[in-house]
Amino acid sequence: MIDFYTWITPNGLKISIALEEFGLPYKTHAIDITRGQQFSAEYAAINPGGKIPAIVDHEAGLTLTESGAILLYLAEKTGRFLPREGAARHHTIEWLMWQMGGFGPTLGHAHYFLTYNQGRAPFAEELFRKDTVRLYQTLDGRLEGREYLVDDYSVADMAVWPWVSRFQRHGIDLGDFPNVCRWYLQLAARPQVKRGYEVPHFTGPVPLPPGV
Ligand SMILES: N[C@@H](CCC(=O)N[C@@H](CS)C(=O)NCC(=O)O)C(=O)O
Repeated sequence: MIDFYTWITPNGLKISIALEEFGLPYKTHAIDITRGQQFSAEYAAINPGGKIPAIVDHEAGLTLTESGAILLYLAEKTGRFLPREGAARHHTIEWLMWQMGGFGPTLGHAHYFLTYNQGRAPFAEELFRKDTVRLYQTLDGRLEGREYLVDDYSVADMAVWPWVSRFQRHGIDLGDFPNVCRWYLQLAARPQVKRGYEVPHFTGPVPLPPGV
């Protein structure tokens, strides 16, 4: 059994979607970061950094934080959604790192300036709007003629998808990125993705672009 500590944010959704995809049994613990629960003494024992997500895999005696590390761990534990060797393995890790180091942090900042603090820092708004568009261009280019980010559906797709699901918050019209849109809708139709999207609780259906 895996204890899973999470909230309704993209970094948490990556892991709930992955746990559903891997079909691993888990127990969810909601850590409401809007009420400061990430700073409780109980949670600090699991992640002293006070961030979600985190897992405790009792079978392995392992406590793990950082969504990218958790995705790699689950893939290696199960032998699924991460090629074992060769170029496809390296490219899967490459796109996972692209999400961890660039796509996620940039979109997170875009949400902060464009949605939650609009008008307060025009320079930052401009910077993150531009960077967001550039990252979507990169993603759209990668998905040109490809079903998934690498050959088969992988932890890289699971890492990127929840951030795209916040497209409204970072001011992106998915219609401008047809390959991203096609890939996004294809994954959104997966029952595992739909179930993972409702963890730790239902916040509404998966957002769809206008006219879909
Ligand atoms: N690099 C970390 C980032 C985790 C992260 O930023 N989590 C956010 C929610 S998406 C959080 O816990 N924020 C609470 C806080 O910063 O106090 C990961 O990928 O797991």
